[in-house]
Amino acid sequence: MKIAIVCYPTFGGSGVVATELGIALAQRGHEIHFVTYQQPVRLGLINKNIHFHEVFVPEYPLFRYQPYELALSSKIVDTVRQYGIELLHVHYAIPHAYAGYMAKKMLKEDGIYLPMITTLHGTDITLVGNHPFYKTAVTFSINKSDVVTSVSKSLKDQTLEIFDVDNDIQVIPNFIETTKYSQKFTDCQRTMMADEDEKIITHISNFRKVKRIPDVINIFYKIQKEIPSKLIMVGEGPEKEFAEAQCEELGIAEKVLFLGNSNEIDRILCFSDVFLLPSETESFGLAALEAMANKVAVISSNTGGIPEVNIHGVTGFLSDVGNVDEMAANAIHILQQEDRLEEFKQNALNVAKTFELEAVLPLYEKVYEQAYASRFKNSY
Ligand code: GMT
Repeated sequence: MKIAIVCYPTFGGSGVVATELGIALAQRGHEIHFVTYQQPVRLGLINKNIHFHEVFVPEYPLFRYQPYELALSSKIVDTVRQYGIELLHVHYAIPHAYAGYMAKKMLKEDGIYLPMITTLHGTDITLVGNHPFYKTAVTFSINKSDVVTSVSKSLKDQTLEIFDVDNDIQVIPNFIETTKYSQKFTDCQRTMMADEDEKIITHISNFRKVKRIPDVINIFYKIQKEIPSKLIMVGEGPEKEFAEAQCEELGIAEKVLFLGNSNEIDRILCFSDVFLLPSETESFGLAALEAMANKVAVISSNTGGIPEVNIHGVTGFLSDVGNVDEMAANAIHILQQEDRLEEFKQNALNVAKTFELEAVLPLYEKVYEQAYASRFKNSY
């Protein structure tokens, strides 16, 4: 099939899922067209089955806000006309589903029916989309999508609770390719990051408030008092500067490495022992799944979709949001004994394998067939 994928091209989870999905679909013979404002960070080489179309928004002094949705919907229409796209898959409702609907309407004028699948990822529902400024448009876009999917059961329930949705929502979990990780790095050099006797704790995120970065630092502060260890902080975002200052204040600056954004998270995770994800809310927690696929135990909050990924007492532990004492105690419990640590790590990998790409990809393909078939009933 010829499929256009609209996503954010940045390091966020929704962009990562959209990109990995597009790459996998292209490997299975589909023709994939990414439509977004810059080449997605996880997208390597473009090839005959993978195309990238840049959405460009020209600056004009009259505009206080640049009209991205307008440029995006025009680009979708042009791409559909030029390449004969059969299906549109938008990741993250705002403003992608809205722009997608406008593109559908414009194409209808030409007698072209473009089925649209909208995948909800989390903050488009729980934080941003929920705001009264956006809610009406988000509800409309969800209801006008031909198929709606959400990345966890928890996110589906929240969407139905918050919005007046009359569309069915299908749960298709995020996925991972565990073989990709196990084959890739044999040069796991822990010593580049920590001393021989030290454990390695990792956190990866976009350093937004929702990730509760001060909790990450406080949990590590308590861990390192009991267990010789290092904390690796991967990512960039508004809370990073404060976190660096917090480490200085607590006197642990030499034990915490801030690495910035990285395209080699598997290289970092392959020598990690415990991953920290104490988020306020998290629709799925892709970062935790990526850690688990690299045999890393997870200490997290028990919010949103995280319990669907991190299994309490098996792959790690879950605690109430903000309960840093318990999270630190659980991490110490795992790290204290080598055989216990190894058991949690192995369990993490085993559970990660239940989210294998191979099992999830056919679910998307089924949804595509369903959306494609909807052209006969035409849902404008
Ligand atoms: O976590 C973020 O702030 C980024 C955000 C995104 O949209 O890129 O992530 C959301 O989508 C991911 C992929 O489906 C999920 O794994 C994350 O849990 C979700 N984030 C939140 O719900 C806060």
